[in-house]
Amino acid sequence: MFRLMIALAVLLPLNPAYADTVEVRIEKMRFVPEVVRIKAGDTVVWKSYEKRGYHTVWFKNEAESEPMFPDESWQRKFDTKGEYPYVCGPHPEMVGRVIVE
Ligand SMILES: [Cu+2]
Repeated sequence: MFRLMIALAVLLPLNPAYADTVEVRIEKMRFVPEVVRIKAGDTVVWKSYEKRGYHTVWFKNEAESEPMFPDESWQRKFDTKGEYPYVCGPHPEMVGRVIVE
């Protein structure tokens, strides 16, 4: 029993501000899901599930990711509440939004 308690203590996150990581899939020329809601401190990872070509994640007037070829990914941590719309640099019709609450 004592051993079990130690195991649980190790497994449970001690920090209440435990941060999450959320994935946005890039597939068939779309960001899926197009809108993600996260908490301040969380990270979003974009990953390309395409078979060819590349995409970027471009927050206008801010950062643009490196080109993501098939199976590549890029991530950004969001520390400040707000709405962060973005597009794909080479395909402006590909749009998405991160809402940080
Ligand atoms: Cu694209």
